[in-house]
Amino acid sequence: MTSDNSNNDSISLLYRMILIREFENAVSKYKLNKMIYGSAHCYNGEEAIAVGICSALKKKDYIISNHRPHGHAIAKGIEIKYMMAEIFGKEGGTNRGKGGSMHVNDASIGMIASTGIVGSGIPVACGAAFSAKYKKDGKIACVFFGDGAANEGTLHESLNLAAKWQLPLIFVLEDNGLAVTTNTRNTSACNDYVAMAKAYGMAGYHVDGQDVEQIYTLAKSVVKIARNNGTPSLIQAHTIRFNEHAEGGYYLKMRDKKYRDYRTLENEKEIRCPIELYKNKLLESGKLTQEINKKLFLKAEEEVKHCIEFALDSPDPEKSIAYRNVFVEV
Ligand SMILES: Cc1ncc(C[n+]2csc(CCOP(=O)(O)OP(=O)(O)O)c2C)c(N)n1
Repeated sequence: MTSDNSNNDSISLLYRMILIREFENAVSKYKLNKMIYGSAHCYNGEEAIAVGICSALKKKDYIISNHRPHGHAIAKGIEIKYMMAEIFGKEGGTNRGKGGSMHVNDASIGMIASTGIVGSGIPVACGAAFSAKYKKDGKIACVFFGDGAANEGTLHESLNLAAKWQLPLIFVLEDNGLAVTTNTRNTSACNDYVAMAKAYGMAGYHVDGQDVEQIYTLAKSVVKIARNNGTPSLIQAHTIRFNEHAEGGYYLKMRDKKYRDYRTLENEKEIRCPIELYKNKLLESGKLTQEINKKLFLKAEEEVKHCIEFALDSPDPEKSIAYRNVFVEV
């Protein structure tokens, strides 16, 4: 399934969210079993943002992600078996196992950068948008970052540059209120990034990050503006991180720190789950039946099962290629 605007009916929007959730649940399980090396940050709870935004983009458009990239990649149309192999550090991965979970990249779907250095992707996105403007190739760029990253200087420099140079760039702030265990309301003097975007002279929008249709509708209009007028905009999507900051036993222990209210979280998982909300909406409107819904979950389960098999079967990278593509070969 690709995100090339060809198949963005409501069932496809729902299916992509389900696939992300299924994929992330598998990552979480294998990380806990210590079969995945390095960090793995899952996107549970935030699926509607990636799906709503990427469904409005073309395959050729650039996306720039961060340390939590799996959902963005799936929404943009990555072949999930290659991403899973990458997460397992295998030769068959998108980046031949050298990047791992935080550095999944696939130029064939326009995913040119995801990085573990918080805030570092934002200026890269300015570069991508500038290249599109310079070459007049009709592409636009879109960067996903969290509220923790929003407190980095790179956002301000990039907002300034994008506004000043009028770049075809969409800033997507996934505001889950947390940076690891820090409540960003306690560390940031300004949490209204729409107001901040406006101060830099660009359009900004608050959106419910759990409502895929609302996000998709907004994304279509900002994408149109970016493509036709070549101007930037910012979307602040208010969302909820369902899992701990990252997967594995170490992060599960963070629950003991009681840095957030778990009773509220458990309630939100029930009433603010983007998949459940959309599924129920479609069931009520008659666009979805219980039978099709069941089939969607089974299909996602099957797809993820196959990609796990592919990842497990893929060989480890040869030691001899460890430094290949790292240094410029003269
Ligand atoms: C420059 C930098 N500072 C700190 C870290 C450690 N770190 C990794 S993820 C993270 C929190 C990021 O929060 P946010 O941007 O809101 O994204 P979220 O994890 O909520 O999706 C931090 C502080 C880092 N990787 N890079």
